[in-house]
Amino acid sequence: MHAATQRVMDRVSKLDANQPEYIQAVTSFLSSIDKLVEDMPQILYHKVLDRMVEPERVIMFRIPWFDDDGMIQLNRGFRVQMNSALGPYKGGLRFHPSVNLSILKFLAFEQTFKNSLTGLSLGGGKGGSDFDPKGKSDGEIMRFCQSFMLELGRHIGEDTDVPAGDIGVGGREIGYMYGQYKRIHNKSVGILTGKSPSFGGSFIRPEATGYGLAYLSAAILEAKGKSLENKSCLISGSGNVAQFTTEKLLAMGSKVLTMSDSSGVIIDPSGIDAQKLAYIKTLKNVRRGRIAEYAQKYKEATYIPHDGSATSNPLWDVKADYAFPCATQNEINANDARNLTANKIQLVGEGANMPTTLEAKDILMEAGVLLAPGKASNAGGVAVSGLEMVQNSQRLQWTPAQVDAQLLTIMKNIYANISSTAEKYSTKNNFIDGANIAGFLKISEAMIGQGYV
Ligand code: NDP
Ligand code: 2IT
Repeated sequence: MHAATQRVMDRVSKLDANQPEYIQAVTSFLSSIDKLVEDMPQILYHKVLDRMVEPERVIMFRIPWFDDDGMIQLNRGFRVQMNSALGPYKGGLRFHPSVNLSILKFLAFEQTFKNSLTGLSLGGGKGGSDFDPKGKSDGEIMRFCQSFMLELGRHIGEDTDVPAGDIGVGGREIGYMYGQYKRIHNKSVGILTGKSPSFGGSFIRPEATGYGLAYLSAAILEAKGKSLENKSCLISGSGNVAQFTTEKLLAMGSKVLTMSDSSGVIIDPSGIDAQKLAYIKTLKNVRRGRIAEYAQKYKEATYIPHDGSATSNPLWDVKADYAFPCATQNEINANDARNLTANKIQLVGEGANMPTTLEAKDILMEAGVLLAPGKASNAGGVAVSGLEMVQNSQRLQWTPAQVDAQLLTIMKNIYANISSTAEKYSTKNNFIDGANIAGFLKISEAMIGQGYV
């Protein structure tokens, strides 16, 4: 590493020593950007990298709420406002017991470059809480969301910071938080995206991350003379991103062999078809049950318990053409990467944020696997969030077909951008470098143009 890049890395490693996910995200980013600094002295002169790795602002607060037994419960809330060089902070809210500052800083950091790649005017941020929605009643979820928004509401705004969903936050939670914001501030404005289309949400926003992942993967494959048609695919997760990735892959003629949740994995050699996917949607979104039930209903499927503690995930050891991690960070480790390459996987399209460890990435890249990094391949969700902001400003609602067509165009543009940037500054097909560098260049220019802020 160039000495100046190393100095930035050392500073983060020292100051944020207890933030492993953040250090991981910064390490991956800086190893791409290192290829630029020799020829772009202005990056070093303006201390762009030093400023970029320091969030503009971090807000932390307590969230008291009453459970159904009338007992007071307490959680911790966060909003990381990472970078506003390109526009209002934008990024999801995650409700999961694992949430801490390291995880939210890594997510806000990734989000900043992802949002740059969309071509829209969006800064980067992320927030959430260590609240665990599992097993909570509707009333408990509502009271928690209302208490969360009571504080978060002071720090966001349609031109300041516009959160959305992420793990544990879907349409239901966004609706409760939106209602509470409107009640407190007496304003009907687009301060959240992912709303229901009945009160200002964009059509296709729920579908957008998964559809976008399929569109970007199709673009990568097309350039290699390949396609998704008649190909077998591994998908992890069974939440928002996994469901709509499956839906679009089926529409494009793929066969989906696997899905999972935080308790285990289902492997269905006969394929998860549209009818089975509809069952999964009801199971996970309405009944909020466990994926294990799938194997009780569909006897041709096998269920393997896997809570992440084993040294490898059986899902990544199923033979297939393409793999789409759509659950959470670091879900593909070095052992999983070795299993994937031994089974001759050709493409890994990241639906989740940072699902692949640094070591696993190296193994996949060395084996020549086409790796579509999350900040490019899952950008469809935030892209349609950006389009929801535009519709809210116009106080208009576009048709599903209009939004889907724009999503497709944005994902094709992202592919063109990351592939040409990889060829120019790194090596052909290194989409990790392509995405980091392309996302960075736009933000860097904006930061230099706006002076030292
Ligand atoms: P959901 O909450 O809808 O679904 C998450 C899925 O991942 C569930 O199946 C869940 O299992 C599983 N999961 C969550 N945490 C873990 C864990 N620690 N170990 C194993 N499995 C886990 O979230 P999304 O689908 O929205 O998000 C999935 C990924 O996609 C995340 O990385 C998110 O940051 C990323 N992403 C999401 C976007 C969006 O628009 N929603 C946009 C871009 C990226 P269980 O049901 O047991 O909880
Ligand atoms: O990781 C992500 O891009 C998201 N969770 C979606 C962010 C958004 O603002 O739509």
